[in-house]
Formats: sequence, C-alpha cells, structure tokens
Amino acid sequence: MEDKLKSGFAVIIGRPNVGKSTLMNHLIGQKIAITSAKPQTTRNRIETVYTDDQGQIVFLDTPGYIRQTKNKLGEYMMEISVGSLNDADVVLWMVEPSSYMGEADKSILAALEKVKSPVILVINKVDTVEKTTVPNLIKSWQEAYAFADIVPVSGLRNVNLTDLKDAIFKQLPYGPLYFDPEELTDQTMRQIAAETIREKVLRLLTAEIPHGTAVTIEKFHTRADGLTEIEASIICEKASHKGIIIGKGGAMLKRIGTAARRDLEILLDGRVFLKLFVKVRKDWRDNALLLKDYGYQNKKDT
Ligand SMILES: Nc1nc2c(ncn2[C@@H]2O[C@H](COP(=O)(O)OP(=O)(O)OP(=O)(O)O)[C@@H](O)[C@H]2O)c(=O)[nH]1
Ligand SMILES: [Mg+2]
Repeated sequence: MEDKLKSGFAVIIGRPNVGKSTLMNHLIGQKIAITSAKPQTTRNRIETVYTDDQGQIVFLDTPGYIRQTKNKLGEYMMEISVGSLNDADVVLWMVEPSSYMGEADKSILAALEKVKSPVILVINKVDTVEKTTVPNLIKSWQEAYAFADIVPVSGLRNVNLTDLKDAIFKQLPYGPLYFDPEELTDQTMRQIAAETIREKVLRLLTAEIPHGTAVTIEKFHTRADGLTEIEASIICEKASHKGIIIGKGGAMLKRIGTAARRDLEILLDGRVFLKLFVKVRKDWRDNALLLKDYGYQNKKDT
C-alpha cells in the first residue's frame, strides 16, 4: 500500500578500505562506485537508490574516514564523510571483522555520539573469519555504543544483505519515495566514466602514484551509430609519475585504457572509443581551483 512505504537516507561511513563502496554496489545490484584494495579510493559522496515493495533506501557512500589529512583534497574528503552524517535517517557504520577499535574508529564513535539518527553497525568481510567468532565480535562491539542493530555481512560475497536491508527499513520513517525507482544514482555518465578510469589507475599502479591522480573527461559523445567517443586526461603530480603512468612504449596507459574501455562498454551497452592523455599538475591536491576543476568541491560552496 502506497501510504505504508518507507523511505530515507542511509549513510555508509567507516575507515578506508572496509568495503563501503563494494557493499553499496552489491546492495543495489549494480556497479556504480569504484572499488580497490587501496585505501582512500572513494573521494566524493555517491548516492544510489534502492527500491522494493517495502519502500526506498537512498544509500550515500562516503570517503573512508581518516583522522589526519595531508592536503586540501583530504580535508574535502573528510568534510564529505562527516558532513554526510547530517543527512542520515540511519547511519551504517562499517567495520572490519575484528573487535579491535583503532584510532579512526574511536573518532567515528565520537562523531556518532553527536548524531541523533539510529546507527546500525555493519561488520563486513565475515567471509574472512571463522563463523563461530562472529557472536563474540557482536558482543564486544555492543559494549561500544547503543546500536539500533548489528548486522554481520560480506558485501563482496552477498552474505546477509537481505537482513541488512530489512534492518535498514526497520529504522526508516514512513514517507513518499524521494526518487524515481529507475533513477539509480546521482552520478552522471561522465562522472562514472572518469571514476572508472581512476579505478584502473588505482588497481594497476602501485604505491603513492594513484593517490596523486585525478581524471577529467574532455569529450564524451555518442555517435549516431552508437559508438561513444571519450577523451580523458589522467592528471598526476610529477613528470616522473607521468612516465610511469604511460609506461614503456605506452604499455601501462594501454592497459589502463583497455580495462576502462571494457567496463565502459558494459555500462553503456555499446562500443567505446577511449583516448587517454596524461598531464602533470604540480601539487593539485592543495590547489583549490584545480580541486574544483576535478570535481572536488562542496556543493554548498558553489
Ligand atoms: N574478503 C572480502 N573483501 C571485501 C569485502 N568487501 C570489500 N572487500 C574488499 O576490500 C577492498 C576495499 O573495498 P572498497 O569497497 O573499495 O572499500 P571502501 O570502504 O569503499 O574504501 P574507501 O573508498 O577507500 O574508503 C577491496 O579489495 C574489496 O574487494 C568482503 O565482504 N569480503
Ligand atoms: Mg569506497
């Protein structure tokens, strides 16, 4: 019945690399947010919409919470992460399957003390621990906070995701759907394309280089014959990084391009012609104007 539907915003917060973006993608059944084994993959707030006969959950994926930022990009990411809590009807705090609470988790806990909305603790990656340890994990986290619920899951392996959705709906108010159920995300195709390329950079390059990269889309055009032409630039911080991103004889750039094109062809359901450039912009992560150009700017500041 229409008037029995529930709806609201579920904000996913947690340390870098705990699996927030993976969980969100698996909850909605489509890959929207990029993921990688490197911490601080997500840089922006990413909204996705899940609708079923109980109602609608709007998920907000956020950058991994860190205590100390090293540059303006990091500051921006933390503003997004903590600021998103204000929009939450329910908070999903995601942790590793361990009873250990690190400094970042303690800071999150302190931030949550100021939040009025209910908090569900999501213990992720339970596929990596003995099943028998889970009840003890739940018990030890129970002592930390008056959680509305504690749900162990594996986002990657789709374990307990229905239970998690039920737990979320339980906390949401009755109300109208915010979005057309067909509207899966607030991300534009251009944004998803840029992020897909950045994901390949994160996954294919090691160490520090990916953290200093951004991707801009110069051209995005779908031709009458269905082929989409995309031109994009990978921005990096040093000439030496540019050399590594391009690789010997252009081999690395080719690998990045091929991997990104494959994903984009699935996403766009058509052929893609992808041309990549690499540019150096020294210290862009501390340059307010460049950050804005690359899409890292608070909406309230525009
Ligand atoms: N074994 C296992 N690995 C997982 C699970 N969920 C995520 N991962 C892995 O954990 C890593 C980080 O996943 P992400 O989804 O990018 O993590 P995140 O919390 O969004 O990270 P940031 O955006 O950096 O804050 C990736 O290598 C995932 O494949 C899970 O349930 N089980
Ligand atoms: Mg993420």
